[in-house]
Amino acid sequence: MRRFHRSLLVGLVAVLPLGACGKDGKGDQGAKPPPSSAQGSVPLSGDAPVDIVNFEFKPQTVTVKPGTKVTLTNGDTAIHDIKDTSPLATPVSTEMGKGATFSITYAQPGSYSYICGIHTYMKGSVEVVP
Ligand SMILES: [Cu+2]
Repeated sequence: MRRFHRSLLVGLVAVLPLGACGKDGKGDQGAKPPPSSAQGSVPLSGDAPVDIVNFEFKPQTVTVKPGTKVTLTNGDTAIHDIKDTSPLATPVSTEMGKGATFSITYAQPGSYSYICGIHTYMKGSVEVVP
C-alpha cells in the first residue's frame, strides 16, 4: 500500500510542471528590431540630399532608386570637395565653400562610394537599388 501512494504522488508532481510549460516563448528570441526610420534606410526617388556637417556626410549612406540625383551641400565653414571613388569616376567637384552644392546622378543599381578629396577620411556611399 505504501508503495502505491508514493508512486501516485510522484506522478502528480511530475505532471504539474509540464502543464505550466505552455508558453515557451518561441519567436521571441533572435527578434531583430525593425529597420529604423533613420535617414538613408528607405529608398528615395527624385533628389536625395546629403549634408556635410562637422566633417561628416549625413547621412553617410543613402539608399536611392536608379536615376536619383544625390546633392551634397557643404554646411561647414571648412572647404570640402567631392571625389567620386566609384566606377562612375565622376570628375572631382570644385572646392566647396559653405553652402556650395555638388550633385551626382546615379543611373544604375549598385554600390557607390565617394570621399572628400581634401579630408580623405570623410567617406560616404550611395546604394542604388532597383
Ligand atoms: Cu573635406
